[in-house]
Amino acid sequence: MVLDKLRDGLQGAVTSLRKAVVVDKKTVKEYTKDIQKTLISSDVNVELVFALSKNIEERGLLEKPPGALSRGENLIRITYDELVKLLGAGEKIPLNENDRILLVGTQGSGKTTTAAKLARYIKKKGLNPKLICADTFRLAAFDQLRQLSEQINVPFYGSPEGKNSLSIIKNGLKEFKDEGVIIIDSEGRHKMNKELMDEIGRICSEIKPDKTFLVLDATTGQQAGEQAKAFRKHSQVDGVILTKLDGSAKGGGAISACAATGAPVYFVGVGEHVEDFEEFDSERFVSRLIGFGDIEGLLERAQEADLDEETAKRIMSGKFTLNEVYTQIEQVGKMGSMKKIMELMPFQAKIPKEMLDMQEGKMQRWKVIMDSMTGKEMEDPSIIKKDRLGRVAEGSGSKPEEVRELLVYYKKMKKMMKSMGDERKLRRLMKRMGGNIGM
Ligand SMILES: Nc1nc2c(ncn2[C@@H]2O[C@H](COP(=O)(O)OP(=O)(O)OP(=O)(O)O)[C@@H](O)[C@H]2O)c(=O)[nH]1
Ligand SMILES: [Mg+2]
Repeated sequence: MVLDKLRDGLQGAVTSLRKAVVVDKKTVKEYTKDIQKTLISSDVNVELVFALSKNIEERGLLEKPPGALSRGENLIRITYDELVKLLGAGEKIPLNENDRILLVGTQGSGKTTTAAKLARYIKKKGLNPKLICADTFRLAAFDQLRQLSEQINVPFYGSPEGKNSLSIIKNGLKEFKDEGVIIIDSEGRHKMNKELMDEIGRICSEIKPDKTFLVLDATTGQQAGEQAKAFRKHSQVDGVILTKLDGSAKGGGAISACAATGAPVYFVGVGEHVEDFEEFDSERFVSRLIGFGDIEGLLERAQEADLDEETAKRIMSGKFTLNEVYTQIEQVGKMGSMKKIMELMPFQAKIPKEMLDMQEGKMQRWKVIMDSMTGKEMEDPSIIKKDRLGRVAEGSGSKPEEVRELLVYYKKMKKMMKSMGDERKLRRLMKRMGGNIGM
């Protein structure tokens, strides 16, 4: 999952703050200490962390909480503000139909995977992406990108025997008649050396890409900032795509370091698969990290799966019957794993692990069980006592324990949804206060 530790740390700090009966100087100090610890363990530069915590502390103690906000709530609002600042303003980059996009970066940073992810993303936006493999350095590069392009059904050009990346790119552009969004995957070298820089420089001056994205590995933490600096010295870098954010304990460090060098992070890679790719929006991201959820993200996933917003919203709705569980199970299949969806929901830390790890097979069994229930039972499962339970089990060809297990799951889910309803009150309050948080 994305930045587990950072998220758990921040949510932990926010939760203890919200539990505090009085928010005095001491509480504020403890709270900022918690935030500091979390950020530093995520490899955020120490100076940046101190500047941020100082701001939170000062603003938290001096500012009069706006409107009906309590001091603690205001502190959370300030934290959100400051974290968004730390991770960069998060502008969007417009991608156009005839863009030439060049991906650069050191070896193994994720360029080839990202080329395919970006192509898939662009295709979903209704544009017409095409891929060129300009890596003559690594033998398998051609096959790797060709296979990915087939997987996402995007035109591909490359030359397994070619020795000169520049002429491969030129031939590719000719082949594609220079139409569509052309994404060029370049080669990486073990280190960022002069040869690589010269090569990139040559490609840039001849091909004149409209956008050059630097692909950086988030597991390098703060180091990513240094790389961004170095690349920018030698070539034009329009923005950064940060990969491997899923497995990185240092992602916070990587993002903040890029922001500090003025290289905006536009996209993030959050897994090995082509769909594990997101636009980076610091507001939404921070909202997710501190536990306000990412409703937009949830709706996007729903859209990708061709679901209407209503259904997606119902997954989170306060009214929660077995009908919702049923739809939920159906949706989960289409929208991706429960884990990925839950990641977008508020205060997911509260969700019992067994729910996140629930297996597809079991879910399908439960669907069959629910098919044997009456409408009334679906609406109000509490009426399913001994006799009904036996009937449902028999009707669905399952064991009574399985039916019971489903009912226990339902109860837990309902309880959780209810507690999220409480979180929603806070978010609504914050929204009224001008914070752009969550829903
Ligand atoms: N977990 C995770 N793995 C990723 C991500 N992006 C890339 N990878 C993996 O990182 C490894 C290197 O990715 P590539 O796309 O081949 O990297 P590259 O920059 O093209 O490498 P070279 O062409 O050798 O320079 C592969 O095993 C990918 O599956 C990501 O966002 N998350
Ligand atoms: Mg590659």
